[in-house]
Amino acid sequence: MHKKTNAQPPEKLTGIELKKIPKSAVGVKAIKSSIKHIKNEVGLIKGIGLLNKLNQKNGFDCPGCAWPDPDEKRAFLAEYCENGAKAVAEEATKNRVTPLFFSTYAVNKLAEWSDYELGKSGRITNPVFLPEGANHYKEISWQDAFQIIANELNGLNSPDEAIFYTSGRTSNEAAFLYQLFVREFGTNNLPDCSNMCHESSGVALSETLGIGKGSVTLDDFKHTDLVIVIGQNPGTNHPRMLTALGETKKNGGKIITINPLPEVGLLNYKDPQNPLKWVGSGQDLTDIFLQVKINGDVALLKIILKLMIEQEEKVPYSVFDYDFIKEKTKGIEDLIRDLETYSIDFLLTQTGIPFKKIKEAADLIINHKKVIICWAMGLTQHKNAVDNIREIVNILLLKGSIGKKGAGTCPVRGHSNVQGDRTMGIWEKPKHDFLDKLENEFNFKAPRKHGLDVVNSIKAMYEKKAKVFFGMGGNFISATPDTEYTATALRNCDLTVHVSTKLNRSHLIHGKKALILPCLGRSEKDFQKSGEQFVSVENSMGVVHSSKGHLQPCSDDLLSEPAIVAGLAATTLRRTKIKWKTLISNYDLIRDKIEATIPGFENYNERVREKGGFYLPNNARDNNFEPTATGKANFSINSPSDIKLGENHFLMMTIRTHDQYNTTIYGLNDRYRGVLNERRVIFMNPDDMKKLGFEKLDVVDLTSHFGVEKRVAEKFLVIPYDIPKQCTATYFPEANVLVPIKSVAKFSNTPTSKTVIITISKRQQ
Ligand SMILES: Nc1nc2c(c(=O)[nH]1)N[C@H]1C(S)=C(S)[C@@H](COP(=O)(O)OP(=O)(O)OC[C@H]3O[C@@H](n4cnc5c(=O)[nH]c(N)nc54)[C@H](O)[C@@H]3O)O[C@H]1N2
Ligand SMILES: Nc1nc2c(c(=O)[nH]1)N[C@H]1C(S)=C(S)[C@@H](COP(=O)(O)OP(=O)(O)OC[C@H]3O[C@@H](n4cnc5c(=O)[nH]c(N)nc54)[C@H](O)[C@@H]3O)O[C@H]1N2
Ligand SMILES: [Mo]
Repeated sequence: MHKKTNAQPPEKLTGIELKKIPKSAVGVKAIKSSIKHIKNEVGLIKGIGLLNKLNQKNGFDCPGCAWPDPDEKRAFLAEYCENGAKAVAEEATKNRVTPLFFSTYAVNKLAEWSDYELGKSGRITNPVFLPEGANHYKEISWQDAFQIIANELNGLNSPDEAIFYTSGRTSNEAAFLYQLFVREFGTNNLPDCSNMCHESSGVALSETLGIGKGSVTLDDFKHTDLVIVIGQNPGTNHPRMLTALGETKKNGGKIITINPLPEVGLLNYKDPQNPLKWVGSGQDLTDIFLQVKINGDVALLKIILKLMIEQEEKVPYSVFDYDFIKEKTKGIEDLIRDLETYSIDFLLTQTGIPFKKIKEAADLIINHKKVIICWAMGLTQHKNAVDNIREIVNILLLKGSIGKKGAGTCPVRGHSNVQGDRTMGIWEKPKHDFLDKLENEFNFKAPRKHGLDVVNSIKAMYEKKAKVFFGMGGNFISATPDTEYTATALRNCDLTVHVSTKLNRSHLIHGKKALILPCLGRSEKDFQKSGEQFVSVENSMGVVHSSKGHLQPCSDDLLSEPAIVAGLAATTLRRTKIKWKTLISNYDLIRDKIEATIPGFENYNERVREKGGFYLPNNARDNNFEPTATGKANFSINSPSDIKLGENHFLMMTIRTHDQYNTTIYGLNDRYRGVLNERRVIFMNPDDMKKLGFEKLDVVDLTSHFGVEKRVAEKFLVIPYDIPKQCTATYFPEANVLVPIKSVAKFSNTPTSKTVIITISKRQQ
C-alpha cells in the first residue's frame, strides 16, 4: 500500500443534503442552473452574449462534450445545454490566478484545497516556474520557460525519457504541431486522455469494422427504428443527445436503455432546445430499461444474440440480413458455435435482470431493421471492455445495421476534440504510412518504435525510466488511476510542465522542477502575425468545423497552444528545418501541412470555411470494410466478466456528477441523483446496506482489493439507491485512489474505472 499524501482531494465532508430524485431531466431547472453559473462566473450580459456564439456556425465550439451540431438548422435560442453553459462559465470566469496569487499561497498549502476550490480560483494569467526545492511558483518569461524545458529535454539520455500527454480539448492545429514537435524530437510517447476513455472502442471497432470511429451521423437518429443506449449517461454528459433521441421517438423509433442506474435524463426529459415545451411533464424516452449489473453487459448481449438466433431458426430470414452477412462479413459460424457453449441460466446470473425483460428487448431488436447502438464509459472501462464493444458490433452485423441510413455504431466521445487529436496523430502507436508522410513533408527521421500510453507512462515515471512530463491540457494526477502511485511517478520526474487554462491538482503534485504555461481558451480571440485566427475541431461523428473565439483573452501574457508548441520546438530542436514561427503566423499554413499529410483533408482551408464544416471519410458509413485484416466486417468471440466476488465484496463504478467536467468541479451537487453539497458518497443497494448493518449517511471507508494489494479511500457517506445488489457507485476523481494501476482492459490497456472490487467498513467515529 502507498503512503497517503495530499495527492488526493481532501477527505472533508461538506454538508450533504438529500433531495427527491427529479422525474425528468433538463427543463426550467436546467436553464436556471446555467444562468446561475454564467452570472456568478462571467457576469450576466457578457455571459449571455457568449452563449449566443456557442456552437453557432460563426461561433466557437463548446468546450464541453463532442456531441455534434445539426448540419442544417441550429436551434432558435442557442445550441447549448446546461452543462455547456457551465463549461463556458468555467473558462470565461472573472477570477484570476496571478503571480501574486502564487506568492501568497504555497504549493503544499494549495494541495490542501479541494478540487472545487482550486478550479474556482480562476484563470492563470502568466507562465510560472517552481524551482527545485521551492514552495512558491514564480513568474517567468515565456522564453526562459521554453529554455528550461529545452535544456531538460536535450539533457536526456534518450528522447523516450520524456512523456508528452494530451487532453482532448486541443485544436487540430495545435495537436498537429504538437505531435510533429514530439516526433521530430524523437519519441512516440504521446499518451492521451483517450487511453482512459474510448481506447477500447477504437480497438474493437478497428478490428471488426476497419475504423476506430463511430459510423452514424446525427441525421441517422431521425431515420432509425431503434436506439440502444448502453453504459452512458447522456442527461448529464451529453445533454444535447437527448434532443436527437427525442427526434427518434417523434418519428416512431424505440429506445432501449441498459445501465445499472435508472439515470434521470434517459428515462424522461424536456427538450433543452425547445423552451416552449419545458412546461409540462416531459417526454418518456426509454421504452425498455434493463438494469444490468456492473459488467454484466457481455452476458446480457449474449442472451440477446442467442434469442436472435433462436428466432431466426424458427422463422428463417426474419431476423438476420443474409445478403449483408454473406457479402460483407466473416466469422458468423464461429460466433454461433461459441454462443452454443453458454447456458442462458449462467448468463442470467451475471446480468441480474429477469429473463422476461431481456426477451422484450430482444424482440424489439428482432422486429426492427435499423438499429443504432450508443455507448460511453459504462462499456469502455472494464477488463473485458473490448469484448463489450465487439459484442455490440456482432448484433449490428447480424442485422446488417451498419453502413445504411438510420443504423450503425455510435461511441459517444467525451472531450470536444478528442477524436480530432487522434486524427492529427496524437497516438502512441502511429501507423507507418503516416510517419512516412511526415518524413517526406518535413524532412526528418520519425521514430518508429511505439511509444507509451497513459498507464505505461505512469509506470515508466514510477520506475524512473521517464524523467520529463509535459501535459498539453488535462489534469493528469486526478484523471489517472491509483492516485498515490501516480503521485510518486510524477514526483520522481526532473521536470513536470502543464499547458493549462486553470489551476488544478497536477500543478501541485510536481516533479523536482515544474512549470505552468497558461494558454488561450476556446472562447477567446487568437491574434497572430497575419491577424485573427480560427482553429478547427472534429466532433464525435467525424465532422470537421471551425471554432473562433469571441472574448478578449483573460490576460495579455497568454499564448495560444500552437504558439506554445512552436516556441518550444524552435528552442528545443537545434537542427530543425521546419519554420515553426512562420507556421503559426497564419494557421492556414498549418492546415496546408495537415492536408499534405493526413487523408481526408483535401482543400482543408476552403472546406473548413464552409458553414458547418465537412465530413471526414468513413469506410464503415460507406458500407466498406476493406481496411480490416480480413477485408470484411468481422464477427468476434467475446468473454463475459470473469470477476468472482467474495462474500462481502462489491463492484464499484466511478462516475460523474451533474456538476463536474471530468476533474473540473463546477459545483458540489448531483441534482439528477438527488445529492446536494457532497461528493464523498457511495451509492448502495438498500438490501446490501441492511446486510452490513449500515444506515443512511453512515460514514464508511472503502478498501479496494487487487490480488493481495489493498488501497484505501476514507470517509464516504452511504446513500441507499436504486442500484443492483453487490454494485456500488462513487464519484471520480475522489475514488481514483482505489483503481489499481495494474487493473486494465485487455487489448486497450484502459484503467478499469468502472469495475473496482471493494469492501466497505463503517468508520469508528
Ligand atoms: N457535463 C459533463 N459532460 C461530459 C463530461 C463530464 O465530466 N461532465 N465528461 C466527458 C467525457 S471525457 C466523457 S468520456 C463522457 C463520459 O460520459 P459517460 O460515459 O456517460 O460518463 P460516466 O459518468 O462515466 O457514466 C457512465 C454511465 O455508465 C453506467 N455504467 C457504469 N458501469 C456500467 C456497466 O458495467 N454497464 C453498463 N451498461 N453501464 C454502466 C453508469 O451508471 C453511468 O450512467 O462525457 C463527456 N461529457
Ligand atoms: N476513475 C475514473 N477516472 C477517469 C474516468 C472515469 O470515468 N473514472 N474517466 C476518464 C476519462 S473518460 C477521461 S477523458 C480523462 C480526462 O482526463 P483529462 O483530460 O486529463 O482531465 P480534465 O479534467 O478534462 O482536464 C481539465 C484541465 O484541463 C485544462 N484545460 C481546460 N481547457 C483547456 C484548454 O483549452 N487548453 C489547455 N491546454 N488546457 C485546458 C484545465 O487546466 C483543467 O484543469 O479522465 C479519465 N479518468
Ligand atoms: Mo473521456
